[in-house]
Amino acid sequence: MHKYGGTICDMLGIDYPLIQGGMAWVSNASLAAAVSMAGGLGVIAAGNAPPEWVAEQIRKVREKTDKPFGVNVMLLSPYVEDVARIVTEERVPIVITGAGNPSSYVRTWKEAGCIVAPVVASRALAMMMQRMGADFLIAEGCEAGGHIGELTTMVLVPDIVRSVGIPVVAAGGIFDADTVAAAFCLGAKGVQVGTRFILAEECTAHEEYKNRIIKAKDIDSKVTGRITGHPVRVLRSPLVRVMARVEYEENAVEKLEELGVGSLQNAVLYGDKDNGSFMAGQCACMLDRVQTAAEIIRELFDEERLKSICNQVFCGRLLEG
Ligand code: TUI
Repeated sequence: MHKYGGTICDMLGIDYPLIQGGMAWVSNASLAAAVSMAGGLGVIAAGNAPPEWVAEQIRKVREKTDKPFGVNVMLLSPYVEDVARIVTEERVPIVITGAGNPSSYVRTWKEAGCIVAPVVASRALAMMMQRMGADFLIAEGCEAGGHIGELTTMVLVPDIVRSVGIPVVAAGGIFDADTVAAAFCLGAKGVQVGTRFILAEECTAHEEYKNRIIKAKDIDSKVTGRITGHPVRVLRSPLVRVMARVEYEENAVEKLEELGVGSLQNAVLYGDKDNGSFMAGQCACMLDRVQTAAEIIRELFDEERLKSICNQVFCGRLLEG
């Protein structure tokens, strides 16, 4: 059993137990530096980007701040080997992995002195990662945007908390002080927030992407590509309609993969209405404005609000009922 007794803040050297989601193309040096400077953990998402781009973002964050930051290594990337090597060479303080099993890299990163935190979507991978020496886990439920697993945050987080001894950070559906409080009620020691940070002023994603999130209704959140084995949560769009139809055609997997290539980049960089894949979590329907990263963090961890929620939950709503 892992003996770590402190908080996620002590472990990572940050002020709030908050990790900014590693969103491909969205989470660049501008967003990561802003979140780190505001007291959370800013994260650069390697996504499918080439290693040179990742190295440049690391350099840019270090130019802007001395605060700790992370790199999210997307394990399905064609450049994953090179990105993994850059992260080691640069001795990135915190390495987060997503969309797969990072077993073959964990030891190297630990030996380089990195803190390693895999995103997990199942108990089996969580237990394996604890055994491999992961420092903490990020349990991401399927309310999250982008590539998702099967289980909801409400079930996944308490299940992982009970299955391992290392700290667990909750992800998927967390966007305000109420949902932060809920995550802590489930046994999480911190939260990862993605979608809400797309609406940060410091986030360079295209205006169309931000507007899509602001305008999103509850039923605009869709999951594409279930048959490919890599389901992805996105906002409704013309591309999503095409993808839903293709799922029932012959050679669906190949066709879907072809449609998917470059579609996220089209959305984030160019705001392409027709060919863009606007990945976002289910909470998009409750987000309505652009704020600075510091304002977002202040709201998420509004002490008065968190205290009042705890009072209501434990002394009011429950006992009265
Ligand atoms: O990785 C994410 N979210 C992402 S990655 C991404 S880029 C992409 N685009 C198109 C297709 C695929 C990826 C966009 N959003 N979140 C973390 C996450 N990891 N969610 C689910 C998982 C996961 C799933 C299965 C982690 C491990 C896993 O285990 C596989 C195994 O081999 O055990």
